[in-house]
Amino acid sequence: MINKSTSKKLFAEALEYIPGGVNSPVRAFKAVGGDPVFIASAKGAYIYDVDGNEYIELINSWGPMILGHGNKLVESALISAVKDSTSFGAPSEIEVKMARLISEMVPSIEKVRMVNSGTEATMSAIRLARGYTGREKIIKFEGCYHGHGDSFLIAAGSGAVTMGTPDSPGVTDGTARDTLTAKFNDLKSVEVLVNENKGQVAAIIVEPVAGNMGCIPPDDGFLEGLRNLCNEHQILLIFDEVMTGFRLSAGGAQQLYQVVPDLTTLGKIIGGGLPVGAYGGRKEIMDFVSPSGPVYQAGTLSGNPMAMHAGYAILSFLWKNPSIYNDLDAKTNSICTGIKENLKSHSLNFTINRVGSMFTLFFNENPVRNFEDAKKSDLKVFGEYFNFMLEEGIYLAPSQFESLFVSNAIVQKDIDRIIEANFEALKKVLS
Ligand code: KE4
Repeated sequence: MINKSTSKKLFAEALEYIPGGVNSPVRAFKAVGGDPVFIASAKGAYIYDVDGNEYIELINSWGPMILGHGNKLVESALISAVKDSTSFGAPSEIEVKMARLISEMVPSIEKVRMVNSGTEATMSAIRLARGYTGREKIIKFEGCYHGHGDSFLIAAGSGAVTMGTPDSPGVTDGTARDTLTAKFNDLKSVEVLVNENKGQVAAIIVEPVAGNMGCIPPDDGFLEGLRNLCNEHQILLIFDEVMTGFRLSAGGAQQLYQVVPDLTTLGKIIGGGLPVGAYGGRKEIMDFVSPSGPVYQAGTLSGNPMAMHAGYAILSFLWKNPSIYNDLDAKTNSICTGIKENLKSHSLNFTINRVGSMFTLFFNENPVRNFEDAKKSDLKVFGEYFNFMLEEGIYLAPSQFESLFVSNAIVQKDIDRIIEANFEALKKVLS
């Protein structure tokens, strides 16, 4: 058993002052059992807890650390920027450079507004869609997560066309009424909602590759189908690329699948590890945002120079070095190939879904194409597997319903270690 005594002490104290002892629920290890490890530092592909245990990182801060932890470009950008003060609350040159770079990298973005989280980005994008179209309803997909904005914390209504119901106390029925929920990879379920709510749907928001029910790729034609449906009914298509943006290619999932949304939301990698979100799209839509247009949205620390310098350092490196994505794809493929061989030698045929450097091993012997499928995974066995892997020094997402993220700092010996640990952990869960 690894020593977790300092983590335990810190967690007990954290519970005194922070709800659930964490600043974001998934970190509490509730889905996998045991207490969370507290992190002291991280470097490259490694993360170290407060008890000195070393782990190979496969969360990477839920996506941002695509080049690994302690990236020199980000560090030097921050060290030089911090001397000019940390925030102005006024326009600065780095914000212009960042906006121009994002519009060069992301095919559908002509103008972009910086915010401070993915949640702010998606909240703002649907307000803009409603303001621009004059319509009130949005369609999202069961199992897709777009942050904790009220309009997104909605459970699917019972029938295909019933309104959503609040998925958290504090979300009003009034809010839920305007969020309709369809099934990922099921175009028919979207058509039914659109036809039942003709002229009322402002936007369809989707994770082009789902990462919040585990990694689930779009079926061939699914994204194109959404694009065509939106064209036919004058609905705005929003790609929530908070996770996939700059992760799956320099232009995100929309470049990979060659489907152009009307609005894109971004987060995670865009901040190089600092709090940043963004939303962007065609000029004619984005000019509806205050102060150029009537849709209000604001933020004290939006475009914060520190966050912009960190994000700009990462994005410009990715933009200039697109071969990174081939490396990430090859490394992640190698991990998944090793895991598949382990599954075979344990006569298991669990499902692995992968797109680029995002992947999930589902404890589920059937294909996983939507949230219903994902929920059939064996969560108890996943919890045991998670803890065995932690003991083996591999740091996985503490939930079956999360994607893993590989960083380019990982090298062959780490890949070999992950595969070895996976073999041992599968053996233990089977015994
Ligand atoms: P934030 O508000 O957490 O920056 O972003 C919300 C968000 C929006 N859209 C997508 C597609 C996302 O994946 C997220 C946040 N992702 C989770 C990971 N599943 C963040 C981890 C957490 O909640 O602590």
